[in-house]
Amino acid sequence: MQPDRMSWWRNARFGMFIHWGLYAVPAGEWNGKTGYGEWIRNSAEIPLEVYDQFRSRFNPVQFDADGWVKMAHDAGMKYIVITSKHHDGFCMFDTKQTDFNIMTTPFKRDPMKELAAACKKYGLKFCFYHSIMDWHHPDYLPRREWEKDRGAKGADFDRYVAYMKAQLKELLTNYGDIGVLWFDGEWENTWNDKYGKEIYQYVRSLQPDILINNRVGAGRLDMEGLTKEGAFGGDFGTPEQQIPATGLPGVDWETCMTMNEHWGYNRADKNFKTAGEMIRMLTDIASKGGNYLLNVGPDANGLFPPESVDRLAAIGQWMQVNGAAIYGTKASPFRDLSWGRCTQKMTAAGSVLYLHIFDWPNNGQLELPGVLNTPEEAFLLADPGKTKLKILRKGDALVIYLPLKAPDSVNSVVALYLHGKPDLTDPPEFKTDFNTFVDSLQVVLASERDNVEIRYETGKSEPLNSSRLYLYPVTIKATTTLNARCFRGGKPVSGTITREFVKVTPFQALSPHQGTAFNTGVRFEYYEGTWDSLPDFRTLKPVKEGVVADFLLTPRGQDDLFSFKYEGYVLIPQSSVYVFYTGSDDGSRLWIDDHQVVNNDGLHGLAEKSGSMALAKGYHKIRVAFFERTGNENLVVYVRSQYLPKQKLPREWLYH
Ligand code: FHN
Repeated sequence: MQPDRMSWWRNARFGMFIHWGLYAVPAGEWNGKTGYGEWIRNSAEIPLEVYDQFRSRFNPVQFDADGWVKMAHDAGMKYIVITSKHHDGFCMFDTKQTDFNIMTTPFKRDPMKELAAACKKYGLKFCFYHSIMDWHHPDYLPRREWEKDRGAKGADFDRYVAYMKAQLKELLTNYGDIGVLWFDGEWENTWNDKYGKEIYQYVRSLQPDILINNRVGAGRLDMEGLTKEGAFGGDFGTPEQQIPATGLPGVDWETCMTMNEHWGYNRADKNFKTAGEMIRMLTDIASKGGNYLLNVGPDANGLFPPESVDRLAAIGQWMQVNGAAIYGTKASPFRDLSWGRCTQKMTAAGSVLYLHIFDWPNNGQLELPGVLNTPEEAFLLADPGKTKLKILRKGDALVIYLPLKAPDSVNSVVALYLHGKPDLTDPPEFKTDFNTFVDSLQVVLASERDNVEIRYETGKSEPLNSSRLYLYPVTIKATTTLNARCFRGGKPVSGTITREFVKVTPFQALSPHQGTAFNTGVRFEYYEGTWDSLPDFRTLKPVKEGVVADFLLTPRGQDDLFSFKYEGYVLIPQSSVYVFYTGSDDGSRLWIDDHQVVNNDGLHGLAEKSGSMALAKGYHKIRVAFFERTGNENLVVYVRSQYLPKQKLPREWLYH
């Protein structure tokens, strides 16, 4: 069977990000300020003709592709993602589409060609980062807000997309197999999911097995890296500079992160993470089922910063000993471990748990809670002789007896082989994510464990083997506390999970006659101005007002510096508890019957907030406020209930 095209990437777990371009010439400094990075042209408002002069000074004669790739390889990294073009539009590869590229610098070599060859030699996947946003190409829109003298007359965005496709064809036909196309800079209002899907399909048509991240579309939810509901999400999520607290279950994801505080080279930035911190981040990410894309920003001579070189070497030493506990592993079966993390693999005989010990037990006894499996053996990965460690059972826990001194002060790994897949004493889970209801509620219980029965009680009673057996959802019609537990062979094999489900009184609807005169759609008032949060509309005079089918931004008169207030009625189809969401860039709020249900206010990229309210069937007042400062703008209102999956608030529900 054709292996899943994601499998190499899932097994890799660890890759190198490289941000390298003209911005390495100023090295983060401009007009005496030293805090810039790869955004320097925009952040320091450097005019195009001044920035282009860096080209004549870019001659990285110490660039050594073999050396770079060997450092990544020896660090234990399995793929390299390098900037073919960042937002400044400068192309780090031999392109025929523009002369704004590395071949027109004194360097006159194609580093991408050399890196592709070196990756082949060392067995790493070669991948490109490619920016959609382009501050140099005449057809890219929008212009930078401060570029007053760089008019956009004649600019044709579709012609820019054609330029992008021509360059993607060069990247995907001139450099061999490419592992990932890592898009970025997709957040401006000229880009959309339509373009995203077109580019995704085009790239896959050139290299069918290539992976493409979720920044090819226009639905990325800010730096958390997930994709908003219904938007085009590519092949994996891209949390940036952060590790999702519980991972992104059911989603492939990769955290990208700098070693210091800049992606591009910044000479003054010496605030590097320690190798130990990054080893623990790699471990934490792998224990949550994600990949770690760790960045290096080479300088204008073609050298990695010495701090990066040192850290890569130290990480590589740890990976030499413990790589098996990272590569090809899956997320921890444990919800939380006080002393460290866990990764796991299936084996022919069962499974192996890699116990990553950050805090070595003073008494040398490592307690692993709630594991019912029969242990096969355990040993330290740092022990070449794989001396078997003593394992004793202590109730539901396994206790592994360790040497008094940890082999590694950052993360010492014990491999624990088990018969069968991990059988943990996890209680069943409530799969119903509503705790309140109006009329009745179907409560769903489930357990992923093999060969267990779920039994439950209400009130304060602890489930016993004689308690009610869970066979189908439990219907409750009054406030109820449910307690559930797993049993096997008549004996409890988990703790008890308890949850209270509360019957609530809904907000009453408008009396029936009040709804008969309603027409479809909501009223809107459109304002223009500059805000950092939602304005007090009572103090403003609308530029325009009218009726729209739903919370549309189309009646706006400009793409930036505007706000809307929408008012009307929502016809609630059934008495229930409803969750309302706003997904917006920038801020938004939502009220029902003048009660604020959602507060998603503030200056931010695309972000989603929600709130709930019990509503009786019928008409209820609804008000939504939104503002946009600059950049992308987006407003979507979603709704869900225990009877309805999350969906865009139907237009048919809206009246005025
Ligand atoms: O604006 C870019 C930034 O320069 C850098 O490339 C990061 C890396 O993922 N991505 C964007 C910020 O989200």
